[in-house]
Amino acid sequence: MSNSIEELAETDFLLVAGSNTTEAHPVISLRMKRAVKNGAKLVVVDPRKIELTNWATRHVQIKVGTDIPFFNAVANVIINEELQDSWFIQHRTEGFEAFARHVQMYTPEYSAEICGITPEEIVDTAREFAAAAPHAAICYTLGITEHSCGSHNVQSLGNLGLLCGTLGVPNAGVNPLRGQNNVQGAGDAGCIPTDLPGYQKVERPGIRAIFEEAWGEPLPRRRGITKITAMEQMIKGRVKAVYVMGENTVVSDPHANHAEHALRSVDFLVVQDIFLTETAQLADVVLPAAAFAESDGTFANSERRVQRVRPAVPPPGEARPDVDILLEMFARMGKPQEMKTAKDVFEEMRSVTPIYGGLSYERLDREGGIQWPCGDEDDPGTVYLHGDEFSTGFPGFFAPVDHIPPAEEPDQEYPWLLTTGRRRSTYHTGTQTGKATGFENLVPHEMLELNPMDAAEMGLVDGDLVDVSSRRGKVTVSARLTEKSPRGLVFMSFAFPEITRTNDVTSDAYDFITETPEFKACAVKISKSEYQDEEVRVAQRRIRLAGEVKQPTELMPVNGHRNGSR
Ligand SMILES: Nc1nc2c(c(=O)[nH]1)N[C@H]1C(S)=C(S)[C@@H](COP(=O)(O)OP(=O)(O)OC[C@H]3O[C@@H](n4cnc5c(=O)[nH]c(N)nc54)[C@H](O)[C@@H]3O)O[C@H]1N2
Ligand SMILES: Nc1nc2c(c(=O)[nH]1)N[C@H]1C(S)=C(S)[C@@H](COP(=O)(O)OP(=O)(O)OC[C@H]3O[C@@H](n4cnc5c(=O)[nH]c(N)nc54)[C@H](O)[C@@H]3O)O[C@H]1N2
Ligand SMILES: [Mo]
Repeated sequence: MSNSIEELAETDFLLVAGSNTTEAHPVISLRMKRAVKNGAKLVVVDPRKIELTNWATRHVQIKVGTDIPFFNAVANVIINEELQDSWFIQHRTEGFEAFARHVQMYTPEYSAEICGITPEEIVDTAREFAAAAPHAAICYTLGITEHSCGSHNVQSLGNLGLLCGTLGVPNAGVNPLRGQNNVQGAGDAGCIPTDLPGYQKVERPGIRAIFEEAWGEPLPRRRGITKITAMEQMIKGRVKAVYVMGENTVVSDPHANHAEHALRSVDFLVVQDIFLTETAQLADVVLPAAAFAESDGTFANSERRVQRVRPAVPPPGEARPDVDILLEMFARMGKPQEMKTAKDVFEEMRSVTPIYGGLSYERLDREGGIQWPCGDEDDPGTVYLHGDEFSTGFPGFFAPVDHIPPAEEPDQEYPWLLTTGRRRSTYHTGTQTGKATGFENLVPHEMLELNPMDAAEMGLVDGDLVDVSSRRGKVTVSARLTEKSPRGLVFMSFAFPEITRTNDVTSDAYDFITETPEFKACAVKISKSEYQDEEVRVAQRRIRLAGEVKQPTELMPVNGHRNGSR
């Protein structure tokens, strides 16, 4: 996030796009609700009638994959009504003239047609955003990023920030809400193909030398490959060994058949996890890891706040903290390290990572949590980024981006659009929430959420088992009739892989810059399943409660390809 979570409560205008905040970020959603109570306007841009729309001044119910025309048209209105921040544009940005020309074609009328909304919704949103600026905050999550045009979606939001000067000021910003507890920390530590720790570009002159000196050996001159590319290379035999750490890839990757095929293609697969997941079951070696409450170290959260974690309980059995396993791996592979603890690793990292420079364990212990960039021990940390200049060191660049529809759109054969995501009471592939009792009372199994009118047309009632098929695969799931889904759009999560491995059907398209998969749109067909047996439902519950993984073929012949061992 460019700004901080607390600041959201103080803003005058909140634009929330593609984020089911109350379910996926419940704590952050409390700040949004407080902002509304304080009088802020809240505009929710989302194809589904999510819970947050109950607090919204306006729910802009665009069609899936039409964010760029919407935000371009908002920019069009701001520019044509001269509501932009000219000082900010002149002093802090580049490319305004070209951008202003570019968005001329995205009139409210033109975009409204593409988005399936009214021109007034665009005009009103534009006027309100500009009126509140600079104290207007944009928050976005996967509804924006998990598209084949995801990077351009993000740029279309960034353009609004530049246009109205909502960057580098409090209670504002362009704020991606991060996903897992430490996904921010993983990025900070260099788990990105293009970056060394602290977002220092592998290919930028002078950067590699710093790390070569610290690590005492030459480093590759080129960036690494993304996971999407790696999966392709596994199938082609160019990647022969894979080490998966804390990911249930065969359930969470798009086009799961393909992902599973890739992992089955390698000569040697290691999985380091806290449970024997579907992915771990394919592995040659499984390394049992300790969980967060059994480990020492730091996590960095969505607002760049680095916090200490400490073991509350000892790890069970042979499980060991991830850091211990990795340090042991160094030693066994002939590179023993002087570092012994998470703190030692952190000390090395901050010695070569300017944004972490002032974050000592002593300070983190004393002060609780500190937000990077934090250059030295006297630096209090940074509540919001881009104060006097952008943290990149360059001006903000307006990006003229165009509408790109999802790679796969409904047609006669596959007439429905499926979008996938989360529910509050399940977590991802269910490895964790699936084992905790109680959750099954809230969401006992996967459900295909669809509009009641669509269901009526197909002759479906609530609870019917349906087959959902795409060009890549088929799953069976029970139908859930709900007004949350607009007509033509259906929704599933991916937390119940024993019966419904949702990613068997998702798209294999991905963003051409970041290679983020298009989880948010694929075309499917729906038919009543030949299995309407109550037995299946009972079995679904039993498996969840037992927390064990069974071959689905033992229950019903849906995902037959999951059979067999390596
Ligand atoms: N309980 C729970 N919480 C979680 C997680 C979990 O599994 N369970 N996972 C965590 C992780 S890793 C992440 S990344 C976050 C994700 O957090 P979110 O991104 O909020 O979660 P999703 O359910 O994927 O929601 C995406 C939203 O985008 C909307 N959407 C779909 N297509 C479009 C589109 O084309 N345009 C727009 N504007 N919106 C669209 C959907 O209707 C949905 O409301 O959640 C985190 N929090
Ligand atoms: N269809 C569809 N698919 C999606 C998405 C979507 O919206 N739709 N969203 C995507 C997104 S944003 C995400 S983030 C991914 C999530 O995908 P995954 O990360 O694969 O999902 P999880 O089930 O959270 O798996 C995390 C694994 O880490 C293990 N684990 C937990 N703690 C530790 C630990 O401390 N150490 C180790 N070594 N292991 C640990 C857990 O047991 C679990 O097996 O899913 C992606 N897939
Ligand atoms: Mo995520």
